[in-house]
Amino acid sequence: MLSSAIFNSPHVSTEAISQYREDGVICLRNVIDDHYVDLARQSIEQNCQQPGQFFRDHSETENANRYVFEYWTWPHTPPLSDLIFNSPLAEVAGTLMQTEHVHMVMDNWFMREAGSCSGAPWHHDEPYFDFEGSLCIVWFPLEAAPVEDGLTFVRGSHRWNQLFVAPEFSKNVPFRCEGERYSTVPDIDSHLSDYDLLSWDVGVGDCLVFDFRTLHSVTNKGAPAKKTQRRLTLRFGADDVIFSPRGEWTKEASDFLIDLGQKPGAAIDCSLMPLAWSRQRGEDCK
Ligand SMILES: O=C(O)CCC(=O)C(=O)O
Repeated sequence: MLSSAIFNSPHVSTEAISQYREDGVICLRNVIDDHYVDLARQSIEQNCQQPGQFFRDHSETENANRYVFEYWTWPHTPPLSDLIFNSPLAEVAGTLMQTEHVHMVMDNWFMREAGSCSGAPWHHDEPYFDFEGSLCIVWFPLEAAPVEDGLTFVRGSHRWNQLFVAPEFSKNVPFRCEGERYSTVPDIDSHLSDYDLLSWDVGVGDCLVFDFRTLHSVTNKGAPAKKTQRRLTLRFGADDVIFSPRGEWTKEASDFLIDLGQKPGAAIDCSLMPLAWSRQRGEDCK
């Protein structure tokens, strides 16, 4: 039972908060109106024409159809900046995490071209990023994503208190995560019935919101995508987030933040990760 001190918001009911806490993922319907979906489309188009420093191609080399993504594009992509700071998504994240403030930690779009057999393997987001604390990810498709084109989650895996090695997206080769904290991601695909799995038909305007510790993968990875699929993820951080560089495998990103003035071991305080929503002000922040 959630206490009466819980706050909710227009798109997030008390039941949704409870489900998010329990399952580590929730599907919210009709949260993103056409205007913001259009801004997301414009952003990806713009980034594809002028890929930046954090553009990555994770296609298998033998496959001509690409699986590509790029992150931290919002500072040079005005439509995305508009979406992040003016849409209801930061408030959705803040309400689900029950935090007073929400920082925009990272935007990240993905495009899986028709015919591509590449797709995100089972992973949780935590070991890829230099943060401790509460982070949630808002994921939404720019083309309707029926279950097979979407993501599948292991219900409640954010509460396992385990940290898994970050698999490399193209070949499912583990990054060299150092230290005993990291264990191998279980072979979920070979033991599907052992897991409580969650997936949804996600329409345009709907979003999935998940804890950065919840295990998930692209549902039909390995099978060719029937049509090109674009999706945007926004990673939002709560008040308790601390920047904590993980090791060699995240060094490019952590050095980038340190060069921008972010202090290791400190709360988020960096122009690349600004406040996106504040409960007290009851308004989006820029
Ligand atoms: O949508 C995708 O292709 C992968 C998304 C994902 O796994 C993530 O954001 O962590």
